[in-house]
Amino acid sequence: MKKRGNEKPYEEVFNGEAAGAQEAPEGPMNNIQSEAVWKALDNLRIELPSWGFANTGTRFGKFVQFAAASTIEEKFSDAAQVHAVTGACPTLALHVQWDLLNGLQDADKVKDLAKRHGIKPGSINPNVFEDQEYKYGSVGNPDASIRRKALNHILDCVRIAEALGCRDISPWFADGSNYPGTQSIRKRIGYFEEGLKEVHAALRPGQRLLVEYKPFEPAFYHTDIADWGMALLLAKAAGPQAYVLVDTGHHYQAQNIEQIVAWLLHHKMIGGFHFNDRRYADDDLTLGSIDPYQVFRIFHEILAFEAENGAATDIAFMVDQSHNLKGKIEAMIQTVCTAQELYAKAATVDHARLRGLQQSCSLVDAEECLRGAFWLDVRPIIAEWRKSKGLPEDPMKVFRESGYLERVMRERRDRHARTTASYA
Ligand code: RM4
Ligand code: MN
Ligand code: MN
Repeated sequence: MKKRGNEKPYEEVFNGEAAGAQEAPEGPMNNIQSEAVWKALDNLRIELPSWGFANTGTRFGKFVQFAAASTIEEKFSDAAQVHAVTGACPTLALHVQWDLLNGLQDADKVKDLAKRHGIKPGSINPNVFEDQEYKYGSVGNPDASIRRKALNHILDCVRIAEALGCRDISPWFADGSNYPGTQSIRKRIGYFEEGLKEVHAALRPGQRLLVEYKPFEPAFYHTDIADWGMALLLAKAAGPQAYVLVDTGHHYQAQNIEQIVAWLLHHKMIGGFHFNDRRYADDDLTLGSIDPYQVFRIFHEILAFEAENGAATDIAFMVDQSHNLKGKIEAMIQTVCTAQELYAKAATVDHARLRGLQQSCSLVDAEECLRGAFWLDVRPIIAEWRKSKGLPEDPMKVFRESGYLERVMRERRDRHARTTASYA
């Protein structure tokens, strides 16, 4: 049989592994691992999306939850519940058109709410995908006046972010086309480069522009920013304060997301995540519900990068989920706890040992080194960490016992009944 380039006889590899392998850590978790988990949990902050607390649905309809938030006050209040029981979610992402109905004029109101609920406004998300004008695109629209309208809105968002002391402006573009030949793909690249440069020029020092990509939906033939390569090139064209945003649900089925993350880390171009899970496309399911190993592998790439460079990364971890079946606050708590579990597992990887095993191409041991961390039960130590911070050991239980859900359900149902009655 012909040998491939790097192939070694089985025995040599096997003996090499046996000889080169270091002892795997004893017991369920050693001290180094416990410390790593502790540090990781101390550092992990997850931003919640305001829209995740509101009634949302599918393109076939909405199943209304009476407890869902419909005002910005209610969204802050709901987010504060998640933060109260997890201690990990001090910021709330805002969607300007849904949350700041009067734009910049609402900034003081938002500041007030932030103070009252102990939650800061987080990333500012422009909305250039709902108005009728955007039927054929926003920043990529062939009509210059529509491009102007979209850019003006994003520039307003930069000002809103400044007024609120927010760092990140995160536009997502629904731009694209449904049929071949109907739009000039290249012309639209130019419009995006021009537009994002203009937005970048308006950024204040320290602010960041996060460029999100998505392969399809609502456009089904071409999407203007369809993947990380396009987002990366556009961010580079925009300027040094622009980075790529990875929404975990915005990939094709078999795509290796952690490899994309590794590339973006290598080029110092990853600005943030939108976390969710999916089975098919942009399903927006709770994080890790379908494939927790995927999320673990992403966290591992980040923590391995940090371990190698001896420095923390600066990545905004955000949730982008909307739940139409699960209770919204519960789904957020579940997501945050899952993120903590998977991040903690990734923190237990013995990076030095793994590097050695990778170097010697000890495939089985290297894989087991990673996989072993995934299978560690980190829940007891997370409970200890919570206790030490004065947080509930079981966030979901404490939220359920708080009576908050029943209270807001009553209050919001009454209001809902009043508003529907007034239309009758
Ligand atoms: C998109 C994308 C954006 C989010 C909108 C509502 O699919 O993920 O991040 O703002 O949905
Ligand atoms: Mn997203
Ligand atoms: Mn999405």
